[in-house]
Amino acid sequence: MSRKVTDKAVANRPARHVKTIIIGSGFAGLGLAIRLSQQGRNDYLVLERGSDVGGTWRDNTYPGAACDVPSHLYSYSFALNPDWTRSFSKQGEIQQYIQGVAAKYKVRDKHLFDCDVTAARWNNDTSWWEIESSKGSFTADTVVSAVGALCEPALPDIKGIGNFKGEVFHSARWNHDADLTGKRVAIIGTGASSIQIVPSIAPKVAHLDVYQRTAPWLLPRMDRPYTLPERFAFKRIPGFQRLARAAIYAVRETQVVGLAKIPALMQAFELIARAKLKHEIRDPELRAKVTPNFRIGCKRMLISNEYYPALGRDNVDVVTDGIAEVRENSIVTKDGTEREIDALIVATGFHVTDSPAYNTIAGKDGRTLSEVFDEIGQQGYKGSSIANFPNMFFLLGPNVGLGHTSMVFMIESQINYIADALATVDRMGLRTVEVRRDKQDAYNVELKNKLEGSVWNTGGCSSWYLDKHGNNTTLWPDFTFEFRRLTKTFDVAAYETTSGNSRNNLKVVAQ
Ligand code: N01
Repeated sequence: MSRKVTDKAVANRPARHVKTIIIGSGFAGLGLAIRLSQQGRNDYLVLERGSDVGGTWRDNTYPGAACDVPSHLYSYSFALNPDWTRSFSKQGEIQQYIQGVAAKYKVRDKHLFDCDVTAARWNNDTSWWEIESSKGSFTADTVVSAVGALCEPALPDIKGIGNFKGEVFHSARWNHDADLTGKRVAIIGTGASSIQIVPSIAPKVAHLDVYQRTAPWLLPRMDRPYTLPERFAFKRIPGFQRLARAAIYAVRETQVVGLAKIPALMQAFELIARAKLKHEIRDPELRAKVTPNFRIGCKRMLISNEYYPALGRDNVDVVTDGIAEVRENSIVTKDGTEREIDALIVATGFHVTDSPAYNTIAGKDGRTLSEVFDEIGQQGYKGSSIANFPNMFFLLGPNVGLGHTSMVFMIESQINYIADALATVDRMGLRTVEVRRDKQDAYNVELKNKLEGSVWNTGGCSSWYLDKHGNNTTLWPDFTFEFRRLTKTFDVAAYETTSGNSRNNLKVVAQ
């Protein structure tokens, strides 16, 4: 969402009432839309600012973009895809999968695309949400935010960056018209996006400077194309694909023990990563530069077999001196060295704990999500609701993120919870539901206790997992099956409710 001013003619249209509005149609929003359709709750609408489904997989089209969770797990449980061509899918194949699911479940016509939500306000008098968007105004009984955490590119605040004369773009907004062939290119950042971009563009650029602030840990990428017999088996042998998926899930889940419970166990991963580093980078000076200085797992563990070899190329330099300023045609580091470039790629991540979308959502007392989070940090209840925001649910809200396994699993857990919440509201004839602050606080105390011992909090790094208060408000600190258990049904007792749904007779005009 953004604060873009809406067109006047659009703004003057009368508000349309919809029972449930979902904002965003990535894996999360699309999955909920499908569930609501399956339940016959067809009075919903998905507002999507892009012109297609897919969210982050639609937007991240940079060279080399691929998933670091195996495909058979990184897909909806209700829409397994026997046709994955390789163990770790590339962006294009995942986006095609998401488009295919939207078509198969016939929910595209429940979407309003190119619809940028600019404001959502709770009205205490009507007990409605009032929503402004580039496609007009809406009111809704319930709003579900499914905007995701990795959707608002974070641009670095570097002196002079606005004066750069060449091509400059963020990894998540790749400019495919910019031909980097034979150009002198710089990339800022060495996170999950950058380590995929660097090997993809290094062979074709004249020179590549990789500006590294913190060296990441890398593990082997066990990626390979599936053989024809395997693909036949996924398709034809009953249960084979489910079994493969369960095995991937189980193996990945064991990482939780090291990440969240006993960080010392992460040393085993560190041994593998060090051996890889030693094997793939022979130059001791370069090896020293890219050796991380924190416990593995503290930041997201990256997987690549191509990144280190790319750094070793003659036309690639790793620059660690820190950027002092960007000039019209160059970058100057703190040691005074100036390096000329033609193009600048900014792979500096996303606004995760300080999303601009938080400024646009105002709750019961008129305060925005940003204002609430400023005071208490990015806290919620089961990642799905936040006190002061009645009749609002969140997919991918606080503390549901993962570094080791499929986010789609967490999303489906939340879909269970939210779909049951909507059914409960109808069944009990409730007008409003708002999570009780004491329940939210107790939930967060428990989360904090669990996170205190985790590698993310103790591993000696700073990462986007932590908010400005130093609290880890992004990650789920336990087994994912534990989250599945917690979100199995909607626990209405944890919510303040009011009853008497006076709008039952309202004409619902969802598309
Ligand atoms: O972003 P990041 P990303 N000056 O925030 C550096 C998912 N994802 O787009 O580490 C200089 O991880 C920053 O340095 P430091 C995945 O969840 C998944 O790469 O903060 N440098 C870091 O190196 C991932 O975690 C996949 O010191 C600056 C980099 O920029 C998340 O998206 C693929 C800087 C940012 O790394 C985000 O990944 C891609 C500055 N001012 C993404 N500001 C797969 O599934 C930041 N940096 C494979």
